[in-house]
Amino acid sequence: MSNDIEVFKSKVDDIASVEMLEKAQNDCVETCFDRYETLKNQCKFGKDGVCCRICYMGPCRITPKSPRGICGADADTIAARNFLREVSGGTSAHSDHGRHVALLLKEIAEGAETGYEVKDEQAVWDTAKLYGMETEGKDFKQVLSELADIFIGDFTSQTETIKTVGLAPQAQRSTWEKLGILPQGIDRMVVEAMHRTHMGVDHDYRNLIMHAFRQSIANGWGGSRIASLASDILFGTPHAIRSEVNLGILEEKNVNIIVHGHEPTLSDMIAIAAKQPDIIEYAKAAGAEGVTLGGICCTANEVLMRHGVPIAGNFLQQELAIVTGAVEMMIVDVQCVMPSLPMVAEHYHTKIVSTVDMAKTIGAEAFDFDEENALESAKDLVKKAIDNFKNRDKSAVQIPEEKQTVIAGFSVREIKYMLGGRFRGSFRPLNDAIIAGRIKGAVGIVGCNNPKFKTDAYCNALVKELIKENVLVVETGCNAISSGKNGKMTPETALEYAGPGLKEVCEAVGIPPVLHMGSCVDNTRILETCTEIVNEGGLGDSIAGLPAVGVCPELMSEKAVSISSYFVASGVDVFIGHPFHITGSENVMNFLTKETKEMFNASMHFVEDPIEAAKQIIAVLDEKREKLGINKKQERKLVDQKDRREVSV
Ligand code: SF4
Ligand code: MSK
Repeated sequence: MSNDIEVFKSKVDDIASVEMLEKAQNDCVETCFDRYETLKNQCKFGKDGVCCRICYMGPCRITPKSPRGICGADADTIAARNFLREVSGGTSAHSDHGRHVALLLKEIAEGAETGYEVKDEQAVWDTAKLYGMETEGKDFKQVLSELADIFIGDFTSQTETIKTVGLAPQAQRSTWEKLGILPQGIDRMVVEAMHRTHMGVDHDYRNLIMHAFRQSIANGWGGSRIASLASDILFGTPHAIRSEVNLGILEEKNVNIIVHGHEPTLSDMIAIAAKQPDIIEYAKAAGAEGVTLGGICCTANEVLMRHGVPIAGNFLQQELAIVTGAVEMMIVDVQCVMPSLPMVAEHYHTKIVSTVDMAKTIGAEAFDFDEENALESAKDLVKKAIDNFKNRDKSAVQIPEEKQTVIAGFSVREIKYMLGGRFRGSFRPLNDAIIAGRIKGAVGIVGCNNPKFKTDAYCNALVKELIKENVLVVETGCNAISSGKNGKMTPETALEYAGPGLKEVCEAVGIPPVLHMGSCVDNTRILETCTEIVNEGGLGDSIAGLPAVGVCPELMSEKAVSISSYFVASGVDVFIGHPFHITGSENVMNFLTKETKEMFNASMHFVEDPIEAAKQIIAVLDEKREKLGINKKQERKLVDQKDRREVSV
């Protein structure tokens, strides 16, 4: 391991992580950054997507000298099959999350002792209306039960198109119908993908990729959308909330607990438990001043949006949080949890506790969460963390000072309220600002970190360029955390960095130029926002015509592959910081980056330089504005107080 601080600075964009990488080195702790160096010469066949190990005649690797596998499959078939399987992994992860919350809602509707109750009753009525459900004369529990049945039915439907797809604009549904990719049950879509990619079934790369799009629609307009809708009902629809982000949120004198993963079922209860007076007393009796709860990854985003729980860091900070030596317990659920955590924790006193039966890690303690007595069970776990405070080695503690203020909680309902007021919530002011050119368009930046790249750097550089060009940025997942750490999520940021039009809008509404919309499953909130903009009128009747773009700077997870696919299928161009594992097939590359344009009016773009990406993104936004006939240059004049009062947003 190098001891050169400049080397650490070349790996991560925030100073708190640099400090912890240095500490990890001094403490002889291996992190993913070290393992990446060890594994740097990664398999080219895997990277290009032309290694096939689908059957036991193989593995087969495609080269110019051996252009076909033993069965005769060529690079196109192999790359397309691998791509489809990646989309299946991502679709499954997000959708299974949605299923768990939907099943919990059904139990609540049936009066089971779950320890949970519906936090947002209005969301139940609003969602029922969204699905066109008949609610006249029905009581709340009945409506909830029928709604849960719709959600659950979308997983199991065999021949019917899933109902949640009905929430997409008509233009998108017509495109999918014409292309034959309206999805049936989410589970069926995944099973069919596994069948199609089994040895000797679907060999046509176009046919395989079209199923990838169909399945991704079942995710974005199905499983993920259900996850967000059901979570809002159960845990509350987020509203604007102030908090803090980065490792500096940990407190030396407190018991520090971190929740990490994606499913908020337990962490939401931990957030409540950690604030209980008897728990604070318990912590004081143990010699601490209190309890600090922080989050990592998307569980963090969930509890930030609903409870204001501060965020300790994003994906590549999970090991570094433990390296502070100040974390009594890290509570993990599902997805993006590194199996290395117990190995890092061995160097300190941190307990790693896994809480979901289907997600165990060697070296982690399993906690049997009792959902029927959810709060008591969560309190028991918090107490275990407090009991561990006495084992902290004070000499091993080093908490970086860095933390930034962040405003999060921008659900679609909240954006509507902020734009139009509590009683006349509307997207009209945003549409008008886009039409008038004060806002050039909207860009959704989503996804992960990856040690192949300087952590957060792409996102941070891109955001700066975009807001300067009057582009409203909306974010989810680990990139939302990147921008939070980079100080771009406060209304004051707009004054400093945003272009004049965007600044004017942000000032009038009181929002940051970069909106935190939630976890990676909440990318559907971005689609929901696009749908609201279309429904509001004045910007065409299709998401595919909107000046909107998606970006995934540091692709890491299979979920990002599925997300990119459903954005493109929905008519939104997607820029990705490095190519998928498809570069070994020119045809597959061509299909995803060019041919899809004819089908969806959107395609994938692989652009490794953020400044170049910004230029190309602006060009896409301008092109869409041109087609809408709104790309006229607005004459600018100095805005006085009177104008400001009259400004429509
Ligand atoms: Fe090789 Fe074909 Fe088997 Fe793949 S399916 S491992 S290409 S023989
Ligand atoms: S946690 S999927 S690294 S966003 Fe959602 Fe972050 Fe990506 Fe995991």
